[in-house]
Amino acid sequence: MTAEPYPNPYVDFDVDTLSGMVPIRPVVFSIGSNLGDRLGHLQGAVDALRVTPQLNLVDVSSVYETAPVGPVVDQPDFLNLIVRADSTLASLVLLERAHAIEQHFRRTREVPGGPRTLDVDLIVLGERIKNTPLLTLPHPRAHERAFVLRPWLEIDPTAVVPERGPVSDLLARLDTSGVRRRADLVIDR
Ligand code: PH2
Ligand code: MG
Ligand code: MG
Repeated sequence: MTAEPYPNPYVDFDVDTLSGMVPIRPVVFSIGSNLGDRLGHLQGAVDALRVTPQLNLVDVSSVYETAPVGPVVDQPDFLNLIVRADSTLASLVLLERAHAIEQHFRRTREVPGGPRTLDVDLIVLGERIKNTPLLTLPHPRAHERAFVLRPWLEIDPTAVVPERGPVSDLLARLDTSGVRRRADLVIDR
């Protein structure tokens, strides 16, 4: 008895129309600043993401004033926000872009976790799981940071961190007392 032939997708659609197609994936960035013109730095980062080719902004959260979290507690409060976008760009291209935007605002990296004019972090890219020296996806600490989850939940109540769970559940376990929405600080979208 002969087996059924394996179905060949190439006979069922036009290969020419497939070439160069890349999936569009949702991407989430966390942006922070605690030195100099904090709001101006956030605005600059949002503007730079908006003009990035192959990346379309979907939403920008409110601005939050947040107490510093992590190894360096003795530093000024941050302003943080979350940007949602759709993009066909690869994860490392998005990381490169985030670093280029930081460089434009003369970001220095003197103290790990210390004060900075601008931090642009890639939080999730679709369902992508990645563990390399250059980039970890989802961001390895996003699920335990209220300054990421609170603004993210505001603009996406159904958000999920792959392998960690719904943002609403993750946030419910955290102390959010250091995270205050600043309705008076407005970002141009
Ligand atoms: N970023 C850090 C370390 N700590 N704390 C707050 N509140 N906001 C930040 O953006 C932040 C932080 C390292 O990237
Ligand atoms: Mg960071
Ligand atoms: Mg960073």
